[in-house]
Amino acid sequence: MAIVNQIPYFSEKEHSFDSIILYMDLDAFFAAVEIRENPSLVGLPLVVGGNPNTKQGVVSTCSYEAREFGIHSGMSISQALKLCPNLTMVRGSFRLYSEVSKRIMNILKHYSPIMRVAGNDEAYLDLTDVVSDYEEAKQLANELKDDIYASEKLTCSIGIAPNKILAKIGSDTDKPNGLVVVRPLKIAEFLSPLKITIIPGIGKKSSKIFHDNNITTCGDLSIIPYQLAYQKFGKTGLKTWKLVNGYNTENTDDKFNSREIKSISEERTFFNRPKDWKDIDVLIDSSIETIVTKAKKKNMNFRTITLKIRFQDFETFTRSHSLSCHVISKKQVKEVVNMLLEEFKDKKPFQIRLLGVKISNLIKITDNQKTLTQFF
Ligand code: TTP
Ligand code: MG
Repeated sequence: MAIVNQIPYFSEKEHSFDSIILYMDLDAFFAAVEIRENPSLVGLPLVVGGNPNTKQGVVSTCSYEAREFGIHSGMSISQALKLCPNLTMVRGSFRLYSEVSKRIMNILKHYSPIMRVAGNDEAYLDLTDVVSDYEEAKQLANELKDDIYASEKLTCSIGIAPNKILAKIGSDTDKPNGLVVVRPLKIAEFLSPLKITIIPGIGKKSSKIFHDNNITTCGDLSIIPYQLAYQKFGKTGLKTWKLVNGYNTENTDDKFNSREIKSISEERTFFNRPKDWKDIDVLIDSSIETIVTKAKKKNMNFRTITLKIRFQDFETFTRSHSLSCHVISKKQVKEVVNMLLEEFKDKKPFQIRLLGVKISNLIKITDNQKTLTQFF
């Protein structure tokens, strides 16, 4: 069959499991912070998000008690109230969550120099060079859980596995306050009973295609020939097939910190000398548009804004300002840039040769968390 020849065959790397990765995700993050701040909320079905007065908006997250009614993130408040009329609602304070998140990430940093922050309450640690085996990794994970609880009174769920995707799946299968270790030789066995939708990236659309082909669990997919997985479900199907059969689908050489983007910037030199501050304004607006669009595409929020300014005599200055929390807003960049420009307002616009704007102190947000700005 011609299609078989097109299959990108298994590489050596797919058999090697040299890494030990830990994934940590806080339990019911925003809701847990609210409960910690106000213990009278303990044990209540609680949602964070929406407007408690108008009863409009969307659920940002909810307590595990609320989840028992079928309530989940992204659901409309009106729907949540139908499921649980006695629901307690709090509006939430993103600034507080942001501060807590920062402190938690600082705790995590002490456990491995190689870390990737994946969202406001989730991060990966590469433990490969920190521990000698999975048993030690488990001990370290328990210490980390204790550490987080002692400092912030919050619980988290942790997965430990040979790569990121398996560590995340591990954590997702035992929430709240879980700890799951997936050892290399146990991957297929571990995944087999789990629904195929546990795999990040298998959304409603792909799961329907799998279901239409009688594949509900990871085990169902693992027993079909890989040629068939490729034929029916394409490249994603083959990759998923490899995953559920215990192959390594990630590049383990990727020490994830090294690929992390540190900043996004845009520098522009004037072709013709600017006549007035309006010309400066136009150039800055266009740079801001470019960098914020890039940040949005990469799902990055940022906290620090830097202005670079070079004069015709090549004298160059950089000035930075950090906001109190991570944002993704052109307006805020513009306000900060204008503020930083004030210092140079005694110069004549035509003296300016180059202007640059940079955003840094980046944090990756997940697709779901992109909706945050709708809540606060
Ligand atoms: P999650 O980790 O997805 O959810 P969670 O921590 O509330 O619950 P779980 O125990 O299942 O991990 O997201 C972290 C926070 O991000 C969450 O507390 C609120 C926010 N968030 C949104 O604002 N909108 C969303 O759609 C989701 C999924 C999360
Ligand atoms: Mg969470």
